[in-house]
Amino acid sequence: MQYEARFLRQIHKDLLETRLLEEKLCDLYAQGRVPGHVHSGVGQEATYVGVLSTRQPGDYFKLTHRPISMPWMLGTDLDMFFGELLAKKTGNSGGRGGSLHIGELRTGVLGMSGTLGCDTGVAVGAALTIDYEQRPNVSYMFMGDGTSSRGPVYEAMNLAAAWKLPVLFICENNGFAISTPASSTIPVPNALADRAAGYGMPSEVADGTDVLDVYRAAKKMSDYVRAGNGPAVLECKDYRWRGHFEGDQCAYRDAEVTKEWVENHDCVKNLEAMLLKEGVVTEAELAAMRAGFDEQMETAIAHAEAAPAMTAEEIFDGLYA
Ligand SMILES: Cc1ncc(C[n+]2csc(CCOP(=O)(O)OP(=O)(O)O)c2C)c(N)n1
Ligand SMILES: [Mg+2]
Repeated sequence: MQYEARFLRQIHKDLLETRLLEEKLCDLYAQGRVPGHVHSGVGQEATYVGVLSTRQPGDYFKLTHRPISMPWMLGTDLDMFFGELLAKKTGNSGGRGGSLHIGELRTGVLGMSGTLGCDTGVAVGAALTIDYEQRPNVSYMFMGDGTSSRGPVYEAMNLAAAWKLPVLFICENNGFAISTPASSTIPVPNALADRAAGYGMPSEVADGTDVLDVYRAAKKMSDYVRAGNGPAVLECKDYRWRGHFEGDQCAYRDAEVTKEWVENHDCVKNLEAMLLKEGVVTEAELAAMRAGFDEQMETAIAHAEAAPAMTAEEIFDGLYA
């Protein structure tokens, strides 16, 4: 076995908890308990968990709309997380933003822009801060395959390369932008990795359904960036298991293909099978982890549901200094 048991247990815990959070959000949404949208990242957790397992204190993170539960792994409190999702005052922006606007400087989570791609410049700006302060940190910029074709992404990548800034650009290529297959709008097989050379950036492509393969590639690229060599690109291939949003019937794609991905490329199931085989965990430990985290989530949800909601008078508070 290439990795120590302690590392494997940690990466599995992060992967499993991300999966359980994503599933919980779908359940809550189906029960009509979430105001606003949920873009489920069930099935796509390995890309994020694998990459973020390379993080160091002081790094910055630009996450995406999918999976939305990543701030938990990065240190956001569950009460605050569910408070924001359920539009309560206990959320990080008092419930104004919902799932798309979990941001918390304390944990390095810089939030995201609903206008996809525009926040690439924010990630580059964060990298400029790191560079100015001469810190050994990385600004992690996540985006989807659809987002990777936007103009602001390339302007920001160009500047990051020209100024040799410490950004790791990560494309989570799940094959779709809403209903548009990547193959119909992206002229190269690897949406971002194949374009990296245009900016003189090195790149890696990983199996986004295998958390250890993602970690391997992310470690290589983040070490390169952290050492002061300038930006790099990582592309992780996976598949969007669910609709673009909860309720999307996915009439535009072949259900058999989706079924194949779900059955054979489940990042949690596959990692757990390996860990059981290697004797790193037992079935009883896995069951206890699931039950324990479910209890933790239910407690946080109960707190959020009992918390006060924003009033109409308060809605503009904090907008102007
Ligand atoms: C500039 C911009 N154009 C369109 C949208 C609407 N929109 C929201 S999500 C999405 C799809 C994005 O696809 P991708 O980047 O592949 O991410 P995925 O949803 O697959 O995770 C689109 C087009 C948007 N939010 N911003
Ligand atoms: Mg996509």
